Amino acid sequence: MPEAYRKTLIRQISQHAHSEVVGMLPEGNWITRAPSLRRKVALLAKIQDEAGHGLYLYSAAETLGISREELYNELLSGKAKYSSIFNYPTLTWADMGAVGWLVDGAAIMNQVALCKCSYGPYARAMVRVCKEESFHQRQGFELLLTLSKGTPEQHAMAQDAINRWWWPSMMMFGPNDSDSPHSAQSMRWKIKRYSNDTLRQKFVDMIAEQIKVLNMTLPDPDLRWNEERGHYDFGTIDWTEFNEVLKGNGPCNRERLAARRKAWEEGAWVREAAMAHAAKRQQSF
Ligand code: FAQ
Repeated sequence: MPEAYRKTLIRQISQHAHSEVVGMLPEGNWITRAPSLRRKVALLAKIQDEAGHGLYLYSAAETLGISREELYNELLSGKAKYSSIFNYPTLTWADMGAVGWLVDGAAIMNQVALCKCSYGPYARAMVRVCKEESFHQRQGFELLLTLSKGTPEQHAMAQDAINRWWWPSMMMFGPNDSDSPHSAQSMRWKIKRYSNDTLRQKFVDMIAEQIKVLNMTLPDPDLRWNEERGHYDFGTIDWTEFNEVLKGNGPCNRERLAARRKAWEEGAWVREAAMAHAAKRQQSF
């Protein structure tokens, strides 16, 4: 395996794994405040799925000759990246719908292509991840649909969540192709099968239709169908905001890393107990 190919895969798969793990935090914020038992069960199951996705992805990265500990240290030290989207706060219950519909929606758009990428362990992990993510997206949409048919206050709360999550979701696909340093090589290696802009456009075309069913709007005055292109046109993304979030200056960057570090420290006894149990079992064989 060419060294540069290996390194690129470790970079992308580990960032992806970290995103799944940090991605549990914004939704974890609402478990104790879910408005019904049905909603609480669904939210718990979704968050548990994200933990599982992190585990498949760390395992896929380990096949490339890096240890889980090294990967995790890079996250906790702040060296490794994770998706920009998880540095935004979840302010109301409607955010659970917007995260499911928009964030999982953007994640699937990117990940379906990865199911056929050139590295088997990554591609195979993605097959199951995509099945679960598509379920997540539907639960988010169903949650928003319920709010959209509720009281005027509930409708307004859902619209506000969509307004806040729309542009950060668009940024999940990464910089424009002209500013994406890794895209050309990753596409030659068939790690990436579609460019950042191609996937972003597919996402806009999908969401611009689905929002009509919700009887809501996207916060983009430039959004309109372009007959000639056969796609929706959309406004300019605020790349200054994106770059600030990547530099660690998003609304929740510090809070997210502090939460992961705390979990790591407080979980030390579990790791020690698991190691002691494994050693004891080995002795008895
Ligand atoms: N956030 O040259 P490119 C989820 C970085 S999973 C942060 O275009 P590349 C599930 C990029 O790493 C969401 N950094 O890079 C869920 C690079 O930095 P580096 C995660 C970003 O790799 C839902 C630099 O910018 N999904 O949501 C971002 O070819 C709900 C230059 O960019 C994946 O990771 C960003 N948004 O393309 C969980 C999918 N965009 O490494 C819980 C796999 C770019 O040089 C709740 N990853 N950067 O320091 C990919 O497909 C690719 O890595 C891209 C970026 C498309 C993200």
